[in-house]
Amino acid sequence: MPMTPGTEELGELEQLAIEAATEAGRFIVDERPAQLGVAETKSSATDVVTVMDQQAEQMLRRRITAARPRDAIVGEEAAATDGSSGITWLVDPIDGTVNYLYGIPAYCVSVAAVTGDASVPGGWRPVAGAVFNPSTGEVFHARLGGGACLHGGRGTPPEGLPVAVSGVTTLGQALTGTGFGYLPEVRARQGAVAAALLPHVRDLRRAGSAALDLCAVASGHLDAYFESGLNPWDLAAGWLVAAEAGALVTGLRSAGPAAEMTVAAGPGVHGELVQRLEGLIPAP
Ligand code: LIP
Repeated sequence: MPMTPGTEELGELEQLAIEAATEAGRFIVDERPAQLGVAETKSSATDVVTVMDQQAEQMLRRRITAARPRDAIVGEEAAATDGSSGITWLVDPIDGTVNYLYGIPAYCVSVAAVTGDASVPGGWRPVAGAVFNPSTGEVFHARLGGGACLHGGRGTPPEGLPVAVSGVTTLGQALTGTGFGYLPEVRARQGAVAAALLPHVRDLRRAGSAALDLCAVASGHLDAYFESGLNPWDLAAGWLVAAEAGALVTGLRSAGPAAEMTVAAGPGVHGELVQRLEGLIPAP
């Protein structure tokens, strides 16, 4: 198991994640061009990238490299850079890119420091991270063993607030978030699972950003969340924030959270949700 940084270094990693995510988040709002277009598409015609995704990731990389030149960086929009420190940064410059493109205020910048091999599913874990929502000014952040905290946003005191998952204990009362991929055949399968689950939860919400959904579970604004197809940079920071807020964050069939499935919920409903999903999704 990779070495876990000491308490002081964990605090430094968390602070750098907060500063980098906040700087990039303010940039994508303040410098958004009047006529924002699609710079390119990736897995499908609806999987879009804007110049702001690209420029924000360059900003994140500059900030992190200046502070910690020996760390590796893996991001959504540019090639990975190697490191020698044992810390890899997983960065998503705009999580919720389609919302950003359409002007829907549900997107964020997600920055996480992880140990292990980020290219191997199940081979890494987040140790510090931050998710900044520029539409609300909220930054959710955490470090391993340090709890999860909210700074910024309406009504939040300057010293910040600890966040904790909801106490819901029955799935039928759980407001549950989910999301869908960009490939039609994948969306068809995901939609069938969501439809089958819908009668068994309070309701579903599809906000369009995995990192914000995971922070919503952390702060009780969602009781549960599940999604397949997440990339490590979508998942990393929100995973740690949710886990440090008391959520169980797993996959299915005793796996860890990964592209196959990520399930995050308080202990009162996590098991029931996993059981329902395992009944709807056959083992690979
Ligand atoms: C998004 C995820 C979201 C998913 C969207 C999209 P992106 O990431 O955060 O959970 O449902 O389809 O993949 O592409 O905006 O970085």
